Amino acid sequence: MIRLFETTTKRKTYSLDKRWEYVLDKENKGKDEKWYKNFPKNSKKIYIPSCLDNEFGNFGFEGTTWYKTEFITEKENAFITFGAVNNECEVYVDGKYIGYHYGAFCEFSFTLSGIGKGNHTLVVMVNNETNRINTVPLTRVDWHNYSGIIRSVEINEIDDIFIKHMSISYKLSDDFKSAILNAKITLESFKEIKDTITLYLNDEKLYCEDVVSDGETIVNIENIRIDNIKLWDIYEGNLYYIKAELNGDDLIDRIGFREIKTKNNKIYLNGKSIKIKGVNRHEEHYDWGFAMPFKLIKKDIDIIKNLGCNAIRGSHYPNSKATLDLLDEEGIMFWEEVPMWGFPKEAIEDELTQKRVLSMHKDMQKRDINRPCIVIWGMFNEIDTSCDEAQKFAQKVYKQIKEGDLSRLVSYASNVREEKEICYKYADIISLNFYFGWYSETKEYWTTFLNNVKEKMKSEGIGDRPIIISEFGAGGIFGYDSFEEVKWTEGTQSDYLDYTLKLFSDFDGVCGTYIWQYCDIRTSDFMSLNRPRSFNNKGIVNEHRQPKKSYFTVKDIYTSTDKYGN
Ligand code: ADA
Repeated sequence: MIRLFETTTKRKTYSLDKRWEYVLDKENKGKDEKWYKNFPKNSKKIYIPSCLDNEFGNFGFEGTTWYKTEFITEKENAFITFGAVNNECEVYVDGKYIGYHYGAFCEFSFTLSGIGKGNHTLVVMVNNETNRINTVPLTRVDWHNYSGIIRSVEINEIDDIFIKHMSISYKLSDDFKSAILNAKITLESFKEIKDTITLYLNDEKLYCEDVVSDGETIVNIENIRIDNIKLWDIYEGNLYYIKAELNGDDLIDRIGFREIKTKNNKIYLNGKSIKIKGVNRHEEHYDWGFAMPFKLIKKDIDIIKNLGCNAIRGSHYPNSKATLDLLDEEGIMFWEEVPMWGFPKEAIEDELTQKRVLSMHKDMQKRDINRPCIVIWGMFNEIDTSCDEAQKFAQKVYKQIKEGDLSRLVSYASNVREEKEICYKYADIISLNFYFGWYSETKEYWTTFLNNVKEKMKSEGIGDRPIIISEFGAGGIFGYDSFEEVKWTEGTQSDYLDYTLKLFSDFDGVCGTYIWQYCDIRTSDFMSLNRPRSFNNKGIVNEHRQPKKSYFTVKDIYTSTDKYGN
């Protein structure tokens, strides 16, 4: 995995990022013919991680693909982690079924107990089919849903006991100078084992205890006081290494101390009132799909920082760990969400949809629980939040997220008109996705709309919550301009963002903006009818990351305030 720090010093890890074999299973016969044991001879080669669509001849393929590679281990047990497989997969090792995972963009792992030392074969059956009822995402989204083993695969050799997960929480003192820290460490062992667990913050030993584990064991370490804290803040990525250690294993992560809260229509970071200056970013490039190389990710973050942003919304799915590692280091806030995009009532109420979305939220939270950059968990994007089913579901998602983490804010991007919207109360921040002046009404309508939303919030007894404009924008084709104010020109796009950004920055109760969008992205075949070049062209840079006129317009506005947006 591309990480910006070592996550273990004791465990031997092997990257499976290399050339694998693959075969498309167009007739769906792989299972009957047991391809997990007898991999077809007519396979092709593909570098993993990557998106299948970016190999000649495979663009837009929907169906099942089988992948195969080999690995060697020197211990009896191993642990395999997949950074993300889109959308679902079955995993086989040495011809034996290991497990199933559903959830594009989400990380998952399997313990491979007793596989034995030596050579092993790994086969992964991947399916990326979507429908209009219970896949996440559904068909007809506004991006190209590249398939494949899109992120790194890694094997960890493990002993009879190992550290499976570490979750850190803390409460800062009122003066933000100290914190009370709690750690929840999950161990897994293959028999009853006595060991000693030690917890370090940077090099300081915080705690040490003898433990006995049999199977999965949770060790709760509570109430450790940390003094002289250097806060994580905007552009100040002050991070601490936290290490859990056993005699033969260790697991390292990074944390940052910060507090995010809302009060009286405002958002506070470490007690200071802030305004979000953000962009929506798809982690996508037409030649790499979702499997973007680190250099390109870094370039995106540099361009966004140069724009004056203090925040990014990861529209519409969990981003790679490399991106989030960078944001942790750069001190840039992140909104993370799962790809529940545009679900109508029939899809929201479907049991399988709900199960899948809730489990993707769990995966996302588990992977990123320790990251300071994440300040908002996004429940979903533009689902039909006017129906009772959505209200019930919003309540469930909100509850699950809060049960796992009370330290971050929860929101969702709403696209339902204020008179019909019934889910605001399940959001700590009211986030609005609208395109007045592009798809409907005129840009001036924003004022009426925002006043209506505020009235509605007041009538629901949630008038003290902050509002964010989570999406707004206009299309602009790179290099195309005109003396007239017409759609798709760089000039019209730039004027639109100039008008709206200035309006929002002065609007009482509005605490931030995420421009739609950072860069032009490939869209789905369905959406292409209204999208020149089959791209969503609302990027303020194009797909090659070249700036449009609007990039400089936004930069002028975003850099006219301090880093907190004040
Ligand atoms: C929606 C959606 C985005 C994009 C945007 C647009 O708000 O959330 O993914 O499709 O509209 O460009 O219309």
